Amino acid sequence: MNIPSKRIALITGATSGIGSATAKILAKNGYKLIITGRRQERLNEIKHKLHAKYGAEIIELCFDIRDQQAVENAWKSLSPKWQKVDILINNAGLAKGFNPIFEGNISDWETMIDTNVKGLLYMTRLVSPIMVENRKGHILNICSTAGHDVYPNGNVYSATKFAVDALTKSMRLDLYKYGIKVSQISPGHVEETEFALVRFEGDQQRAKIYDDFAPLKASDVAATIHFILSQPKNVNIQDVLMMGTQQAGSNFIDRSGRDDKEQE
Ligand code: NDP
Ligand code: 8X3
Repeated sequence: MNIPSKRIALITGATSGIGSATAKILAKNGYKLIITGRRQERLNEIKHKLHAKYGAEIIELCFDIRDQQAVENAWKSLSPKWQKVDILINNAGLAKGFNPIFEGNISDWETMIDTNVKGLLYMTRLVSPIMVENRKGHILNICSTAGHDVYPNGNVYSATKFAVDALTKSMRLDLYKYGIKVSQISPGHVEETEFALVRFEGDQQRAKIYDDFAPLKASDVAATIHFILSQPKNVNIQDVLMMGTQQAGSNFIDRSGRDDKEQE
């Protein structure tokens, strides 16, 4: 397997969870990184930690991905050298609320659509022309099992992830003739993230959704992302649907207790 090094990867939503775990594994494996998110302090912290530990070259860009002008300004602040992004990981995203459709909060719906769909598009529109010009590149979208199947109260979040799935497939059709890979990863529940806390507005009790089963960890997803990016030129892994062993689908979770002790 080719172990790439010194390629530039831009990771959106790198301040926590899957994005942060991905920044770590890519830094460890010699990638140059552009990390983004809204929390400047977190970005600084991650940048300095990964530089100290792995010697990684990292640029941080702090912006709200829902704000098209802010995304564009952040992109324009990069030097031409750093704009030659080899890998775009469209990861920034969130779920807000958990209500049936007739009780949904319109502002939550807009936040999810603006972040998960429009933000992904703003970023892709800026990065993909450089990839087309260079006749190479790799775009990896973070979808979800919710982008393949629905569950009660998941309505608008699922709709945004179905949109991500459609965009992954259509981006690939638009880009493959330019030597650009488009991949997607669709995880089920993932812990070591702020996903549940964000969905439930910081309510620590409601966010305890992983106490009775063992979901994926952010590092499991990051390792899979690294695997996808490590394939030789002729191989594109188009989609990886992955779940914890105790999860069989969006609506099928064995909540009889965590079963994640490694066997002796
Ligand atoms: P986290 O909440 O831990 O991470 C979300 C990241 O997105 C943060 O870095 C956050 O940064 C960033 N983000 C959110 N909103 C914005 C915004 N408006 N502008 C810029 N950045 C933003 O959750 P996960 O790691 O779990 O989520 C990452 C992706 O994985 C999402 O797309 C999510 O839908 C998907 N996913 C998650 C699963 C799970 O169970 N955890 C399962 C399947 C998919 P900041 O707050 O600093 O802006
Ligand atoms: C996150 C997984 O099942 O909470 O995308 O929607 S789920």
